Amino acid sequence: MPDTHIVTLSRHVVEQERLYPQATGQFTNILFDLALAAKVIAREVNKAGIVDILGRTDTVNVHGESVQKLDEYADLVILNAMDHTGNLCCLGSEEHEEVIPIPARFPTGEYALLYDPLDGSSNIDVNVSIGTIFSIHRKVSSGPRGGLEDCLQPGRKQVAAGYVVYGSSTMLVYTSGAGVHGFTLDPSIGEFVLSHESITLPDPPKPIYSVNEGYAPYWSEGQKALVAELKGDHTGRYIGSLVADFHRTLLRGGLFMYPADQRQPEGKLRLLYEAAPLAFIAEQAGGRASTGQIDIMDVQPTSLHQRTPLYMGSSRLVDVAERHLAGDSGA
Ligand code: P6P
Repeated sequence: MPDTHIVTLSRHVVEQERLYPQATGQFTNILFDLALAAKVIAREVNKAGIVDILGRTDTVNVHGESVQKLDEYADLVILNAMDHTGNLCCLGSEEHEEVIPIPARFPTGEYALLYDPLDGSSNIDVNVSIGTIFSIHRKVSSGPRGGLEDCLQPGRKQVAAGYVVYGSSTMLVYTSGAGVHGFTLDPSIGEFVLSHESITLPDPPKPIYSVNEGYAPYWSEGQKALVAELKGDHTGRYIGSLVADFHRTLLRGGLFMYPADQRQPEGKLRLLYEAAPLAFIAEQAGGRASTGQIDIMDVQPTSLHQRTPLYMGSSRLVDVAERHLAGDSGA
């Protein structure tokens, strides 16, 4: 007999909202809207191999990376789901160089949304899991409509953060500061259903380390010493899709690394809509996330698309990483 005790994302978020008597419901509606956008994106991702939505467009994003059609599509789906609801004061997206204002014809709200619409998109046409990452901050600017000031807040100030992983199943994982909870999309009812309540990193962690070792020649001495210490009693796993690598680390434990190196002295991953939201989740799950020197959550952003080195996962392993990197004078 099918389970009748189904906890949908909607029910879970409303129950979480009741923990905050002063809640206005705007935040709850933002998560509902994100879940809708995720379902629409999942529908296209899951049939990307069939329809002409693969392959590269003739445009490049702010980082000079060719934009896959699905990137653009996912970005527009999120924008169109969120810009008219009156819950947001502005948005920041990997696909837009500047902060995205709420159109003047729409009301604004008390939250800023930062998002990577489709991370790992270079993996789309080889059917590797990809993902959407989001971060939600309260509006702090004084003007009637938000702006860059509302986006450039440290990770410690996040109200909520989460990701959607489009893989063998579509999962939405989020935290609003009361633990980490995972929901699996049940296509037969079109609902995200609670499947992983109160996720915590396993302790002891699985002995897994995750880094692109192709760049080892460009690593700092500290990074080389760190990986040398892990080899032998850790197994290597690297998918090359941040959300997939993070999701495995969250469920199995271990250490995910994207270091700075001589090619990329600031690292490759973005602070505001990749490292910071995942750091919030890692901390809420009992883990850590570091630049190699300080907690990701304590970094004060200075620009919308700034990059950061990233060490994330089981606390003990992030501590080991910081010990090896302490003596580094950069890459
Ligand atoms: P590399 C995907 O392009 C991405 O932005 C992340 O999803 C992933 O973690 C990283 O880049 C992989 O980068 O240099 O190892 O191919």
